[in-house]
Amino acid sequence: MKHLDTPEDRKKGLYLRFSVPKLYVVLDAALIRESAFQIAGQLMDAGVRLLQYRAKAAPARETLSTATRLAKLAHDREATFFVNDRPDLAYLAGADGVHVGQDDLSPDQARAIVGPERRVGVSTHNREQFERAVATSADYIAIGPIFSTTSKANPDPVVGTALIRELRSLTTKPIVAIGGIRLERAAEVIQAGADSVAVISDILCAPDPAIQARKFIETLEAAKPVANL
Ligand code: TZP
Ligand code: MG
Repeated sequence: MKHLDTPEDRKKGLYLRFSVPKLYVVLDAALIRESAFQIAGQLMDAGVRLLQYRAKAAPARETLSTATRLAKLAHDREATFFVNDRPDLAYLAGADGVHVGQDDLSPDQARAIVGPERRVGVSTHNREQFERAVATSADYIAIGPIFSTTSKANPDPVVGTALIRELRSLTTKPIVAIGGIRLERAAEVIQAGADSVAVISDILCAPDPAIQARKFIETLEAAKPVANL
């Protein structure tokens, strides 16, 4: 991924806003039916520009090996690639960024590992966590679960699109909505003020993930935030 802001800019405190694609596909190892590389290639061919690798049960070396290959695949197509949970593996894999949750290293701790040039995203599940994330060096803030999900173990309570509307004005950082977002309800998430929609099951478990991703991209591109909701 080409960054418009250099590490020197970042050291001077000049952070350029991460321009997050409207569709963010999370490749969850538990739901990949065949090969992560094959599905990543098909999704990028369908127009997906932002991918994350999430492997909750895999040993670190295996995650690193898969993430390293996925990062190369993504960079060959000028797509952006994140690793879930582990800033050390994101750095070693040559990924563009890391996504951390509330039980992982904090965004600023992750930043200390991945450096000023790579991106850091953080998951939040309520207003207090969101306000804390705003004050960090995180490049984007995820909110969820927006709807009910079965892809996450012990998910936090569903927050609905209402939480996006409530928090939108607190930051200019991009907001990524996650959790139970199916194609039919993707537009309302953008209308509520999210910049991007992160999806696992409605794409990975679709009969044809590439066709489903294409439908998401078309739907999200057509959706516009609704003012003064
Ligand atoms: N964080 C909050 S909900 C969730 C994560 C990782 C799972 C999202 O998966 P799905 O299948 O799109 O609901
Ligand atoms: Mg995590």
